[in-house]
Amino acid sequence: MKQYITLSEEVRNAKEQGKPIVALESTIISHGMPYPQNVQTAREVEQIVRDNGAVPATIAIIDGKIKIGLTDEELEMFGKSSDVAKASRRDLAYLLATKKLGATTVAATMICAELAGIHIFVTGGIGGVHRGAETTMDISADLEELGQTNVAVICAGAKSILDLGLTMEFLETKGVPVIGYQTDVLPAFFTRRSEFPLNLHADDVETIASTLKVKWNLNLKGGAVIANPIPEEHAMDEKFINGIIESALKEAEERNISGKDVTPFMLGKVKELTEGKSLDANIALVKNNAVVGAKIAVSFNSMK
Ligand code: PSU
Ligand code: MN
Repeated sequence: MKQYITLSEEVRNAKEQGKPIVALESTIISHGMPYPQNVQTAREVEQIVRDNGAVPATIAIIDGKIKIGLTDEELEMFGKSSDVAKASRRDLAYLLATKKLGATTVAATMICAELAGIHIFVTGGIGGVHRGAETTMDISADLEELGQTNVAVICAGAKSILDLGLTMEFLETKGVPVIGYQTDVLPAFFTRRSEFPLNLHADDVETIASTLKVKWNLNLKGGAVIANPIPEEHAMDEKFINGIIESALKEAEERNISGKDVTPFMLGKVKELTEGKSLDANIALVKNNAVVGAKIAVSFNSMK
């Protein structure tokens, strides 16, 4: 298996020295944000992870290898190129075998992180059960992955482009802990609150780290969602953003957008309709997740 994995020097050193490492995904760069904000955010997020005591490992598929830790040039390439596949679990083997470029989703990043022995992963939002899934069957592979791969995902909840209620039900069925970090309700990405209460709550990162430790010590397979609300000052007005999401959803339906294209289309459309405000919020919440995720990684690492 080693033949498919390459660690950057920074990540290799971190592993040798037993330092805490935080995985980061690349779909958010290639398909989640426009250039150049995507590359700039990716760099800043990496630096935030370092500033909080952990080592960042942005993950992508390049030239037949799973790369754990990207160079600056590689980050730039993933931000700029239109020739990067959105890589989820189903795509990994093909992209490696054909030596194509792949930007890893939450699901694929979890798989690659676990292969590299990394258990803490920071992103913006996870995929989920899409609205209308009862007819489209559009359920993100991220959810199945959370049910089986031992990586915790720090995110700002899930977007209300999804059916948050069904997403929570799916996660419950799969036995995935959803832990609210300083919140008792599921955050809805652009906003701090949704109508969905959480059963698990942590006021500090140590509670999260020790919960993960116990879970995996008990061999309770699968990941966890650490739900960290967007900072108040960057949160969007609920009515405003939900109105925009409704019109974007309508347009997606009219244009028959389906499969892996739905999430990128919705992100782009919402950005357009909010005149970039959603992108600002997106960037702010990812950075906030990087702070919390790095601290969780540090705490988790100290418990070994
Ligand atoms: N949500 C975001 N930004 C993103 C994604 C989700 O706010 O960039 C990306 C993540 O990589 C996630 C993927 O894993 O979209 C989910 O896509 P799908 O719904 O096709 O499974
Ligand atoms: Mn989908």
